[in-house]
Amino acid sequence: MAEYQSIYNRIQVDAPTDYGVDIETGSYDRQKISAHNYWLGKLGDAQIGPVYLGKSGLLAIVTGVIAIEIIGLNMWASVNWDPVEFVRQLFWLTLDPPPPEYGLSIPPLAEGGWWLMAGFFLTVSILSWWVRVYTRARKLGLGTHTAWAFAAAIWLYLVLGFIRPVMMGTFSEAVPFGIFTHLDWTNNFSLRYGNLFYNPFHMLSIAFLYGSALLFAMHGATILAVQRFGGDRELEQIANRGTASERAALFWRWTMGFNASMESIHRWALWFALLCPLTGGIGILLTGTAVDNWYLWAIKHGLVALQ
Ligand code: 07D
Ligand code: 07D
Repeated sequence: MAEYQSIYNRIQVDAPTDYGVDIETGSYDRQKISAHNYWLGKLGDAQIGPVYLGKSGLLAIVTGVIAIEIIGLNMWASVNWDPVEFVRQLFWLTLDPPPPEYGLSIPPLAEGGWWLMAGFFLTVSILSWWVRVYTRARKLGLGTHTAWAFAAAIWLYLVLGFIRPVMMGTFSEAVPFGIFTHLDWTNNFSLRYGNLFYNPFHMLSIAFLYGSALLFAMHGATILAVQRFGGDRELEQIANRGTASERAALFWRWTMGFNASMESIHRWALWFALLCPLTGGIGILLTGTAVDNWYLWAIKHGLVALQ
């Protein structure tokens, strides 16, 4: 019998392209291009596409490409258009925000103007991708949970690159576009504001980050462990309760006295993941605006043990 496709199966189902449920079309007709790939089938579904393009999708791709183009060409220009050096130094190359003297005004291109433009296009791209996520979910009759989870990440991104710099009165506070330079920025930010470890919202963000990894591992492992009882067939498990979810629940009651339900585990997962950038964004927004030095703040509030 052909079983569900997974990384362990020897058989793969090969069927004609499935175009999915019939729904009223959006602004674009449904595309018809699709393909099947054996190796993708090992990881997930073997069918690729058809992809829904749509206005917001198109806008996101065009503005995303413009942003990457601006960043990439600036980086390439910084190594005198040498293709070998571009590849060799890629991780160290950067497009920096303007220096502090320009405040929130528009700087010359070479002094942060390109950075501002790249940031603008990247933001339009990310926001229109959000619209795509929202509208596609709606068109399929789904809840909009994915869009709100994505919005939490966008919140942190906007705080880092726009909201906080505007509150500080200068774009020079924002993050550079560069693989290692954004790490330097992160390090310097912590040093300049008195050690981010003492920021309670950084603490919360870390707890949700670690918690997300733990929950993801627990949930993934649990479902795989009851796969032999059909535990991965979520719909059947929810509609007609079988032995799999009961065993999974019992396992956690046995080992730690408490179990999430088939539904609540997904709420746990969503909220842990979502709260990581949500609390993080609050922590960053407070830094330099309400609190100048988290170490001194921590002394004042009794977080630091003083001998
Ligand atoms: C696995 C989903 C796929 C996403 C990937 C990222 C780009 C960037 C950049 C051409 C989990 C694609 C990357 C499109 C191309 C240019 C200029 C998600 C998965 C594979 N960071 N960060 C990385 C971003 C910030 C920090 C890696 C983005 C803050 C630390 C990657 C943002 C701070 C470390 C990256 C952003 C910060 C990283 C891997 C935006 C505080 C690492 C990311 C838009 C939060 C790690 C060399 C990953 C690393 C790393 C991207 C913001 C800190 C390049 C797009 C300013 C400490 N960050 N980051 O897997 O290896 O995410 O760095 O806000 O150690 Mg970062
Ligand atoms: C970046 C949300 C934006 C991303 C979006 C995605 C694209 C790519 C892709 C085409 C990640 C857009 C995507 C454009 C398209 C393709 C493929 C989410 C992002 C919209 N810290 N720290 C955090 C730890 C220290 C510092 C959070 C640990 C030091 C700063 C997290 C440690 C110093 C900031 C966290 C540690 C420092 C953070 C990030 C340990 C440095 C932040 C959460 C063990 C010396 C950020 C409140 C997140 C934050 C942040 C973890 C140490 C600095 C929990 C575990 C003390 C400046 N740190 N950190 O979800 O929110 O990021 O802080 O030492 O800004 Mg930290």
